[in-house]
Amino acid sequence: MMVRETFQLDNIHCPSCVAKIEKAVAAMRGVSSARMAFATGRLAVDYDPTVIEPGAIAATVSRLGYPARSIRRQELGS
Ligand SMILES: [Cu+2]
Repeated sequence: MMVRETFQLDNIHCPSCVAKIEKAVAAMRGVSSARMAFATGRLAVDYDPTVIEPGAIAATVSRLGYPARSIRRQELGS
């Protein structure tokens, strides 16, 4: 079972922020995709909850300089 979790990020000012965040999150073990919408500052991450916790994703993004909080979580079919 995979989870898609949406995070609201602060401090996004340009498309290179988006690329940096997507790359860093996609590289995390247990994450299968990371897609970010520049216009809304929202990051959607698909991950395996048995491998990684959402707090670790938020912490990674926050360390890059973009405070992140989870705003939605949905379970995806297998
Ligand atoms: Cu930027």
